[in-house]
Amino acid sequence: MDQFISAFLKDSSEKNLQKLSVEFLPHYSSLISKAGGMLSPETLNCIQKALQEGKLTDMVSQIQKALAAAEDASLKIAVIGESGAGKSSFINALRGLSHEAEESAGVGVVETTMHRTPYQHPKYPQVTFWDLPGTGTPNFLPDTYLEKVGFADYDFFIIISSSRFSLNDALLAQKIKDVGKKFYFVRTKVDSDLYNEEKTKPTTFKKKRVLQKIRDYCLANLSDVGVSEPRIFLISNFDLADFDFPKLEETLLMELPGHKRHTFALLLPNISDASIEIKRRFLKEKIWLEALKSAAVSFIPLMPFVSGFDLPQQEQCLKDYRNYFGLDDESIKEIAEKLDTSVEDMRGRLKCLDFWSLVKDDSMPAKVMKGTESFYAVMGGPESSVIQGFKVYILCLRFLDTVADDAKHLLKMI
Ligand SMILES: Nc1nc2c(ncn2[C@@H]2O[C@H](COP(=O)(O)OP(=O)(O)O)[C@@H](O)[C@H]2O)c(=O)[nH]1
Ligand SMILES: [Mg+2]
Repeated sequence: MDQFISAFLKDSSEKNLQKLSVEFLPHYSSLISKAGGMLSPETLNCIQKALQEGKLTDMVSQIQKALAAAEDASLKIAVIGESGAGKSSFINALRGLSHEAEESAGVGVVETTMHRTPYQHPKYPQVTFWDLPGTGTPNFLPDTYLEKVGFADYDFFIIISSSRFSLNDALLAQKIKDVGKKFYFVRTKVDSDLYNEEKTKPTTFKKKRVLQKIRDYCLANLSDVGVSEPRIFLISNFDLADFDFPKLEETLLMELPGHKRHTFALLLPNISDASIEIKRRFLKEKIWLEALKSAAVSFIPLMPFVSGFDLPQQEQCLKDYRNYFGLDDESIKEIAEKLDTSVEDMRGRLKCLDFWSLVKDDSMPAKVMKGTESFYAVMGGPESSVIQGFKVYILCLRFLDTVADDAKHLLKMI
């Protein structure tokens, strides 16, 4: 049971709330990943102030607002670059689609138009990638390009190149900066640079040195065309776990506004333990905020307390987590095929596929009691809304941890 919430439930006196207002920020920081959480600094301040002044209704409304904002947050990501740079491949990789998938962006298609194309994320319809071609065509005009593609729509811009960045890229970057948006340079195909170098210089080849050379070259090239201190990420669309892609993910997360981070974190591909962990932290933060809200609500007279979490809802909750981590039924089938094994065999290896053993855990009542014992005495028996609320909290956490651990286990297997 979470210490902060237990301490909160134990004693809702003004004095204790003031003490908790001091502990709130450090505790929150310990829950979230170093890329940040979903509460903005303003919201954090408001919650802290509400605790300090004992205004629990304010605290509940702040948490509710933040949760709703994260739920509704849409994300529009612009991907700019010349034909052949790897835009479509990058977009497919982030949508978790193979190039052969029906909904994937056509790869290797020579672009002749300036038309932008939206690609929705298959799992998260609120996320759209926009393929913005045309920067390499003769009729490209940096002055009017951003207006034409509706720059205000996008959350950030990824400027992609597979060789050197062009003057057009630099002009665009400057314009994007002028309109107050963020941009990131991504140099694709470093896998093939490495391959070529190794083939041509097998005796002197050093991976690290080649990568450094590409980085220095991009930096010099961009500073030549007038971009000072650009941030460049070297990636391979064929192998996101390698090179700078994890760093790109973390940077994007960190620089997005809090309420959008949650959406972005969910779409991170399971490429490493670190990315699985980031996702787990965001989902855990959400569970924690829901629980803190419930705890506060229980102290507010006449505030309706909704803690319904019946069996179908529990099943849905586990399903949602499995979906977030790519362990839904369809993915499991695909993974089993890839590993040349059966779905039955996967059932033996992954705990999250057995809903019943997760809900029928005997340690559950003891855990609920432990977290709420002082409250229990005052507020009544096991049917009290608070106790029910804490069952939800513990069960959600158990589902989440099981699914995240399974995702890590699977990553090792693959
Ligand atoms: N080796 C390698 N090839 C890539 C990479 N990204 C894209 N490609 C290939 O480069 C070609 C052009 O890619 P595409 O995504 O269609 O580029 P777009 O024209 O910018 O959309 C295709 O043959 C891709 O398979 C990469 O990171 N590494
Ligand atoms: Mg394309």
